[in-house]
Amino acid sequence: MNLSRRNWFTWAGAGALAPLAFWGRRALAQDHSQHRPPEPSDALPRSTSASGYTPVRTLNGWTLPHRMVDGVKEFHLVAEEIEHEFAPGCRAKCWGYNGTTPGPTIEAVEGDRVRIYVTNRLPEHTSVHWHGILLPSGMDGVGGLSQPHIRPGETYVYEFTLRQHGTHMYHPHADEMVQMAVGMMGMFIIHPKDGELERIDRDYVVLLHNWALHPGTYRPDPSVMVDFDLWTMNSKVFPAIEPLVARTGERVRVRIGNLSMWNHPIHMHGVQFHITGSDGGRWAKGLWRPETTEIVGVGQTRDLEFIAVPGDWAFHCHMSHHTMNAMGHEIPNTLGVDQSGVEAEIRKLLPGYMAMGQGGMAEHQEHTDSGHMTGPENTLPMMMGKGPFGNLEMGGMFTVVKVRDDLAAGDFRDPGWYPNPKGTVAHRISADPDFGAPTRRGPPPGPPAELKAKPMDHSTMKHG
Ligand SMILES: [Cu+2]
Repeated sequence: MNLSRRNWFTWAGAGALAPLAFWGRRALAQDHSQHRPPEPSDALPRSTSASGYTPVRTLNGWTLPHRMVDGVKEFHLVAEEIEHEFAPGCRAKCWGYNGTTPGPTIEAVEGDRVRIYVTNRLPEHTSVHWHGILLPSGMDGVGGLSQPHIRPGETYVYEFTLRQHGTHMYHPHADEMVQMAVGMMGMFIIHPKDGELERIDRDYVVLLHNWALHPGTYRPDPSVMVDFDLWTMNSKVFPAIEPLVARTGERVRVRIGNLSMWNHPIHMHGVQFHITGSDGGRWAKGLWRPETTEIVGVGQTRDLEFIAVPGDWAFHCHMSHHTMNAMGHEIPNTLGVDQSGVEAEIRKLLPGYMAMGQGGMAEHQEHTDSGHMTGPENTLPMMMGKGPFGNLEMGGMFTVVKVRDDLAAGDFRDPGWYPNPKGTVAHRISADPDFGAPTRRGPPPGPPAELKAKPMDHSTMKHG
């Protein structure tokens, strides 16, 4: 956003200019109602499917059903325009498959013969590329190279035998820039035919993406290359992303694909996970390596595995802007700037103007939650999560791994917040800034910054 005079007023009038401006609806409160106290562990049967593998769980998503026809697994994808909700308060016209973005996860077993019908209900031609899958050249789905484009109204059929296992993706290879920018993508999981050497108890699927859904608009802008508004896991932002739920001691795999325009360092708290696979399959154990952050590059997939440890653990992209929702990235930096006089002057012209950002951005959530700060419709506050101890100042690519001792196998319901054992929560022991005698460098400290700053006068703010 360039601050030309015209749009300076447009944004300021919308309550912005405030550094990073994010408006929106009230924060989504996480549901506490399902909270249950821990119960003694007991032995529960493990769930496996009839075909011998643990089916994957696509957070906020679904798996495409198939039917068997003469020994071939048949699937049917429909490319179409859809209405998608990123989180309550923010919807858009997107393109996807079978009613959703991402499209449904395709799940099969190494050795399967698959037949995939693709019907095009879009206003332009398309194709589907099976990203990372070994197949005959003519089934690779690159429009114009490996096949004619699928015109609107037409149905094409792809058929091939799965000769590998691993975490794969599918997406158009026709007008890719537009079609992927508006949501056309999905995951394609192939399980090993001989089963897993080390059994997986919960197998999650997450596809990373970014969207230029400018505040107040209803269609993602495909022309944007770097400055995105929304960063999503399975086309949802926190706190609308489901938690990854597990029982203590279970082996959890998270399969992550990236069809966005950025690389994402995915970080998990609480454990050292192992990187155990990719679209190259589940790697030999000697190649596994322990990490707490793994970059999932554009076009790559990575499998993370860990043994679940009780608690509520953050799971997120470590690019801090990627755990925020819609924001202006080119607004002047007001950190440490006394705006008290400026605010009153500007408000004579623009009654809704609010100067913010002098002491950091955390106050944004207070203003958006309280309704003081409103703005263009159809966008989300920069940060909007709620935790058991207060605002959880995140949006975007963030969710929580929730591990409990007392879950049944295959129970994916949100167990509520973690009941921390007594004496294991960080707590206040002093409210005196001069407490203790910490070793430090530089000149002797003055009063803390927040006590030095003049309080902002928001008293004439319109309450929305
Ligand atoms: Cu990221």
